[in-house]
Amino acid sequence: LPATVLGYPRIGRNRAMKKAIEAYWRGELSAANLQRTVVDERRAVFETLQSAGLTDVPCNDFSLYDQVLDTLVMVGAVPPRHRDLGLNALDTYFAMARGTAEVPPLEMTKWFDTNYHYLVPELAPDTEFTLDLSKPLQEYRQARSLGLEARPVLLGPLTFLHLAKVAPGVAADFDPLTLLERLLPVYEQALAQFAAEGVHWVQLDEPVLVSEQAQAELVLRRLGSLPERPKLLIATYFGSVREALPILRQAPVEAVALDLTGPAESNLRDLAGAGGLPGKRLVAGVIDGRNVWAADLRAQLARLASLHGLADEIVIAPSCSLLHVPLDVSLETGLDPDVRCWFAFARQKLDEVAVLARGISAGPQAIEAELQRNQEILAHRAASPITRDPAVRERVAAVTPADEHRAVSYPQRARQQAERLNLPSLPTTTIGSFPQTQALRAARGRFRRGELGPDGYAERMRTEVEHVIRLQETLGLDVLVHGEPERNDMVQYFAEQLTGFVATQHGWVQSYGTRYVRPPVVIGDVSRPQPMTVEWTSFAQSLTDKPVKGMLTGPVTMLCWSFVRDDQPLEETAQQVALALRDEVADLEAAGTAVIQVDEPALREGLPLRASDRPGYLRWATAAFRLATSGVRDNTQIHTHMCYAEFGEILSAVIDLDTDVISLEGARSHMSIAADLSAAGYPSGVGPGVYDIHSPRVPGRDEVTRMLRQALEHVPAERLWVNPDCGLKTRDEAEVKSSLANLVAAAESLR
Ligand code: THG
Ligand code: ZN
Repeated sequence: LPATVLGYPRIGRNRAMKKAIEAYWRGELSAANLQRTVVDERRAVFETLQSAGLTDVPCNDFSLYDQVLDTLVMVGAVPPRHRDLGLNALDTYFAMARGTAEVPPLEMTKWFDTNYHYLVPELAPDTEFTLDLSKPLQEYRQARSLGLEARPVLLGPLTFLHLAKVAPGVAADFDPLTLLERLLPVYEQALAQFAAEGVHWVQLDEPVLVSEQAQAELVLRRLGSLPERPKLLIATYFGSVREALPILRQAPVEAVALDLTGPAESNLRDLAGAGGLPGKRLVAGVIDGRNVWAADLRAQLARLASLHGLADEIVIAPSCSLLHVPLDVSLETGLDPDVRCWFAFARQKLDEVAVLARGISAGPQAIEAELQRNQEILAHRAASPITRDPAVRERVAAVTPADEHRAVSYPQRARQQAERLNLPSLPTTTIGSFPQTQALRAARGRFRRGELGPDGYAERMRTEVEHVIRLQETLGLDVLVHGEPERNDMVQYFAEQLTGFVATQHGWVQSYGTRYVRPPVVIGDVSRPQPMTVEWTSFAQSLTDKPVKGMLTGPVTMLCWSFVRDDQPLEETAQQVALALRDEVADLEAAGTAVIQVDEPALREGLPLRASDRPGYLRWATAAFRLATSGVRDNTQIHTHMCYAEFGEILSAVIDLDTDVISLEGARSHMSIAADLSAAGYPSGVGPGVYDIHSPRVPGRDEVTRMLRQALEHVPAERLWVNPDCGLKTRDEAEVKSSLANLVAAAESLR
């Protein structure tokens, strides 16, 4: 029976792709040697897929940066500002991804509800499309040279247009979808060229069908009706296709891929209800492509059996590209083997797909040994004391509504906080992190590897904290931070200290371009064995009379940036994390910390794709944040921080957090956030970022003053804070010094 994947991680062995691309950017690797790495790593993936026993393998799922950018190149939609640079194809590609000294890059945004970010195509009424099929053909030919008949993966025209935005300078009401008639011929030519090349199958990814169906019928009919074309697989993923199902059934294409995991399990019932996909292949996404748990093979076999008769042929697959999970759990030699076997990363998911295919074609007895072993692992996980901590469960059960609310409302708290903190008007602060030098990272690395002892390490960190405190005092900031030198990734930092989370050593997942994260995994009930941040915060506070902010990461962000449990609702895990953080907040307060910031940069990211699921999410997400932060005295000030510009859909949730101060992105969106918040009735303190830390540019004093004046049109002076729009860890100290000096000077002049 056929088995396939919709896509595979492209990080390369030992992060070879990331390293080669970054070396090319630094000018340390030639384009030819970069190309050699791509070919080598691409070959390694083809061989892995083949040796795992997949009958069908994808190609063109590799990328030097991003598959949406690759599609943009394929259809010739390079924006004029990048084309006009006159660079060669490769450097034009990276100019779009990263910008140059002269021109900004394409915008980047989240890929559906995953943690992957794609580059947003910019389209205008006069955008013309021309086909460049060189990359897909190159990968296809490489596969063929290895004896593989691979299936090129293209992002489909509907999803491409839906993900695009209006080019700068074009009227905002221009709808990229109106370019469909101009784009379709390019896809038609692509299919014709593939056919001429002898390609058997092409996969068109159309995840947007989960939420949008406009023009879908037309697109599938047009492409399906081409006289000379490869067979077409229309891949959907990330949710239910209830509305698109009639269109997919009728479409003149040979195969449809459906996500059959998690909430998208409803696709199975809907498919049966609709009478299946007669005359077509169903690529059944039964293995979860977005989480790391070993599948229940027996349950999946039963599910696959229930598909019998719903399609002409069943192909077994993960629910989506395996881009969203780490490469190989066997690299995790630091993990307890008893826990490691609970996981399936990309490589292990290939085995799951292959074993299910064997079980279906040859009968369950043919895979009895694998089923037996799988059942033992699942039973072991379910019964493991790691997964359930009765004390944690009792505590969650005992949570009352009073635990989720501050004792008094903002105006009363604000008075008491003003008395305690005695801050000037327009108080200045930063978001938390200060520049992390190479030497600092090296010290953390030496400590991790045991080359630097705990005393030497603590000494090194204390020196850094003291440096950062003195710097802030010299600059004249009002609320100080300790600078977070001891933290790498904030989620990883807290996960390493919380019971119930495990961190990985090699579990890299692409976030964007060459940037990767190692999401921790929630394997059991979460609790906090001991204080996590009190020592550093107290040490920093001991150095100064100004208030030092405590810095924590909120429960929603902890979950959004981790792999979560599949055996209980997210809401329950969020409550557990919230209670652990509540203990930390209480300990910080008891140690004398008057200002505590609990960041929730991912609150908006967690927003479900389907509008009908959003109110439920926002209800438990805001409740978890308040559970973490509401246990404090009235005169303890709670801050939060979020770093994105689009708040539209979560404005009321932001208000529901009931924080005393929120700092936000702002520099790039021209203070419109302050206006939106105030229009929505936001009652408390707000610090719209007046320094865009994503750029090396130092904002001048007058520029900052202008931004603050704009903000003051919407926020009364007694509630306006002055801060950068995000943490400073990626900037260098010289930039930060000048920028913060200008920021303080601007606040002082306005006072
Ligand atoms: N932490 C986690 N997830 C995140 C972010 C985060 N997801 C969304 C957003 N922030 C993604 N942004 C980044 C920014 C930088 C990097 C990764 C994601 C990055 N990664 C280093 C690299 O690939 O070289 C590795 C960092 C490390 O050593 O841990 O720079 O902030 N969890
Ligand atoms: Zn931020």
